Amino acid sequence: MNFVSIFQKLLRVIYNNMPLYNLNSDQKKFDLNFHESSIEINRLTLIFNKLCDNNKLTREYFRDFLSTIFDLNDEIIIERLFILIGQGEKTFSLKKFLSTINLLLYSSYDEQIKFIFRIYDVSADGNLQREELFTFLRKDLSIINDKEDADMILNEFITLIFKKFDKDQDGLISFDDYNRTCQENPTLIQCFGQVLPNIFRKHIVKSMLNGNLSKKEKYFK
Ligand SMILES: [Ca+2]
Ligand SMILES: [Ca+2]
Repeated sequence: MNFVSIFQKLLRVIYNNMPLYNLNSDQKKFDLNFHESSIEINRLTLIFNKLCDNNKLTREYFRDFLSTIFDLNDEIIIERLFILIGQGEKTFSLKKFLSTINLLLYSSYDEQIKFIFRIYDVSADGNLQREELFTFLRKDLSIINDKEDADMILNEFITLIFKKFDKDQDGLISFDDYNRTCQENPTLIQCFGQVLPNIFRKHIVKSMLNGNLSKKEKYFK
């Protein structure tokens, strides 16, 4: 199934001024508690219904959706995202889908940095260890054929990362270390792998959901 064509189809439905139905009780909870407006929730629900089978969205379709629409393609990160949001389940409900989109599009800086840190903290002990960074960064050195060379380069690189991030030099990157380093240099916020979409992509998707896409910005057409 081609997700670009599915999304184009959905957009046609959305832009043909299809009357939006009233929010049901589940959707209303999102309207009250989340950043999206009723219109956005309605449109996201339409998208969810198109993507899913028996009211459940499979990991495969969700992965393709995140790649096509949000340009999120790091397989290790997406697996972590599914573990944290999907809690290990193979399919996602509408509630989980809306929560994920909400997080990707509307989270505050504090919510973002906390979530990114949780994604990187595989052992969930509140610290980043060398092994965790190794897991996330190893794929970036896949062009080096010799495994020993690649591992040595990566180990040296991780030592440099620790010099930068480990403020109290206890051999661990705590959330406080990470937060302080990112406050000093905001470009480092997702330096171990892209968790959230870039600003441009966020703007396009938000505009699309709001129905405010200008001719210039019809990126997905
Ligand atoms: Ca950890
Ligand atoms: Ca530390």
